[in-house]
Amino acid sequence: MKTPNYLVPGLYMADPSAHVFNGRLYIYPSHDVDAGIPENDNGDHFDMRDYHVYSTDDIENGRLTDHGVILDVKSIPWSGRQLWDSDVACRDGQYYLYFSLKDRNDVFHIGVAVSDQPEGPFTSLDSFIKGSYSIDPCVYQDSDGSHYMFFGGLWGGQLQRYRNNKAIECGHEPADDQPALCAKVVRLADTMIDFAEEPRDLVILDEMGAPLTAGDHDRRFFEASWMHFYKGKYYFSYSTGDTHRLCYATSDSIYGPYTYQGVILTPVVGWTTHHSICEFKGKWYLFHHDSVPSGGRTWLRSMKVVELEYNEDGTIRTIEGQ
Ligand code: FUB
Repeated sequence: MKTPNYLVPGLYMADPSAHVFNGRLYIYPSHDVDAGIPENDNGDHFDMRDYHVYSTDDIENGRLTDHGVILDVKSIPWSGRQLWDSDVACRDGQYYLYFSLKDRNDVFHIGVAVSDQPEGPFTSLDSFIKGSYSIDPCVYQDSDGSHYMFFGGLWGGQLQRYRNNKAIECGHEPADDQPALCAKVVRLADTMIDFAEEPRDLVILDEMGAPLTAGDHDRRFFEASWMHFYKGKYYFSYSTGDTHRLCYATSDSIYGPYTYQGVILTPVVGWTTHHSICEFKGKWYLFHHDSVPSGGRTWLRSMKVVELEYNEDGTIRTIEGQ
């Protein structure tokens, strides 16, 4: 599979999170709906009200089953608006859907919904994860069975409104020569519905061992955290937002620090870029989205898949966006 393929032509699905559960590949995307509002940095043009899940045992030929709506914003007790990126994890036969959603004060938090099967439907808990903020949860199960959440997103994702896990009066980014704001990493409690600790900064260092700076828009973290493990190393991948790249950094430790490695995907059509990386039947795949089918309208994105390849030294071969 060398050419990027659209996975569900005619439907606008974005931010795909792919996992293998019980030998089958499941893809959890966001569902783009046009709000009829002009595009702005708060994402008001995204009117995202529900999630579907797709599954397949034949990704090479893109044969997907649509399991329909698995969670609707109307069924979430604390909901305001905008169901942004989500992810799913499994523990002891229960499936946990972690989702980004604004509360009634238009503040993003991370919620949890539960099901006893990966295709849902999922039932939301009464409130969001205590101490959660911002967007784009990704949950990774480490080799000892512990689960870790990675999260955060700048601008419309509100990460600039926090320092040391506390809201600040006036959201802002650091000066260009200061360390960039970081994605967050936190171990989940065994309940899977609480943080076990305070979220920590996931620091990304440059080749000289210095933290990436806020002015380094080509490399600094913006949103779309993803974690995978390959040949003894943790690979943290993410979007650079305004410069529109999918980049990655590696570490020997899940908490980091991570060292910047390079670009996985060059800019695609549309304004956001977002992805997941998953191994299935012996091959690695990059799931992502672009806005080609909607004529470049960034809030109507279409989900794609392309094979991801490594070099001998473990670096990822850059894929050209289209
Ligand atoms: O889909 C809404 C938001 O756009 C996601 O949460 C971000 O990562 C960006 O893809």
